[in-house]
Amino acid sequence: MRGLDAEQIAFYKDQGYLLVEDVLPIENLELLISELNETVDRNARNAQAKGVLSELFEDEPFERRLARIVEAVTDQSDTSFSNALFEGLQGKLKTEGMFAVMTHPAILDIVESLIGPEILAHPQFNIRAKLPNQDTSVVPWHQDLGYLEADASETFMINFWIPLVDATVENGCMEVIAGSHKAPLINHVTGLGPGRNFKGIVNEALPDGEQVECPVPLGSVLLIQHKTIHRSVPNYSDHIRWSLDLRYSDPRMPTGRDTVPGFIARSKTHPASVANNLEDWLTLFE
Ligand SMILES: O=C(O)CCC(=O)C(=O)O
Repeated sequence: MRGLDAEQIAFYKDQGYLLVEDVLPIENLELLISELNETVDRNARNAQAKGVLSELFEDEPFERRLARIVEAVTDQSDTSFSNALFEGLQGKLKTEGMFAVMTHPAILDIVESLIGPEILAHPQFNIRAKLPNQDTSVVPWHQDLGYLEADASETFMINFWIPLVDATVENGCMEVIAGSHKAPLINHVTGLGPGRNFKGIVNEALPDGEQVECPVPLGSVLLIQHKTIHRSVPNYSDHIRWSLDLRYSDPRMPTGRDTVPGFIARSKTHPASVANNLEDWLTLFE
């Protein structure tokens, strides 16, 4: 097991965030990226069949194609057309590629080095396609606990933010307030962010602390905790900032999402409870 070293663990516990470089070889993200490419293609063909898209942009790379397609949809007044382009490309995607990333040994080794070998892949996770100059994907200051039930307050959660392209200040990387995980849960109000579509913390309620922009190269990960105050900055680039945010905790602790199952990703005491493949995961929802 590689996991984190003592210095990294001390920094993460003290500052509430940590950049860990070279965790995921790009080959281990390829299955997920190819699934996303297939979905982008399928959604584009559906839009073309409905007569709202004249060009499929097949030569555009992963980091640009969806943005070109969204710009080219002719009936922008009917949001159902543009919403359909994002179907299967955001939120809680349950596919072989997602399962492979969520159970990647390098990720679970990091988690194990922080909470031991009983590991739940938390039910709250997302895939995000953050398009250039798109207000609704700019996430205001918040704590992840502000989106969970309060019973998870004392659960030590390890939150991974994983880019699928190099994440930079220009394309909308994350920003954290160092040490803010030591603050209590701060009141979250609705209607924040430039799209007014997120819950978050108003500026006046932010604690002191250095605001640190966190570019993350492809293959690296950013760790935060569920009380770490963070946001994502606007994407001013010409391409999509694709990313995942995943969470892990001890299965014996409340998740704050108790009506939705997570899956056991690693267990020394109950190895038979581990979800070994996508089917095992999906079975939990039947
Ligand atoms: O990816 C983003 O833009 C925001 C992610 C986030 O806020 C989170 O993971 O909690």
